[in-house]
Amino acid sequence: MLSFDEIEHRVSQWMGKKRFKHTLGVVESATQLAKLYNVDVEKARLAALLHDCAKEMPLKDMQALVEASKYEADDELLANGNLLHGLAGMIRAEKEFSITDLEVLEAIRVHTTGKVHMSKLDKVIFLADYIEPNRDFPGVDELRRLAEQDLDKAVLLGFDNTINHLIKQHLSIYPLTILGRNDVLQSCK
Ligand code: DGI
Ligand code: FE
Ligand code: FE
Ligand code: FE
Repeated sequence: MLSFDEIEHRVSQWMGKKRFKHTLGVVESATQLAKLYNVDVEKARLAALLHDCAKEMPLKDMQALVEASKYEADDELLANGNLLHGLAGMIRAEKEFSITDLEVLEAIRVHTTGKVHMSKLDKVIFLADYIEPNRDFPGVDELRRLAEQDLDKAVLLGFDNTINHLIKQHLSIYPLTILGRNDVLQSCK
């Protein structure tokens, strides 16, 4: 198995400078959140490092990777790289680095859409992607504050931000994102 540094080097070659900087920011934020919420730090670091490893592949290549794998994707996921890069990244991580840890692979897979019954590791990666130090959007500071106080409430606010953003742009909302949002809302009560 490759070391973290070796994987980091390979991943850096799969993306532009800006996305690699984002990736290292997600590693940093995921490390902090993992410590705060008693999540395995090594798993969080590895999932964070790999979460966007397929993001800059052409959509056709992502689709080919998924279609050659044992994993299934619905048409909405397959048609949109913004949605598909989680699953494609998971498959790439498994294939290229022989990652077998199912918790790590799952956190990579669901980092964009979320899902129902997210694990604490899933939530840490989902949130770290949102609040890493290079992120700058209206509301990010409130999200950072909340992330230090309550993991579920912060994930809920992340979902709400994404859904609001998609609605404002008249984009479709992936159904699992709505189900994931409603599920974490229940956990907040
Ligand atoms: O890969 P990143 O840019 O770091 O961030 P991400 O993986 O969280 O999100 C990638 C893009 O996917 C972002 O522009 C918003 C979009 N997105 C997130 N959830 C949904 C979505 N797009 C659609 N159509 N539906 C969703 O539910
Ligand atoms: Fe992503
Ligand atoms: Fe990301
Ligand atoms: Fe994200």
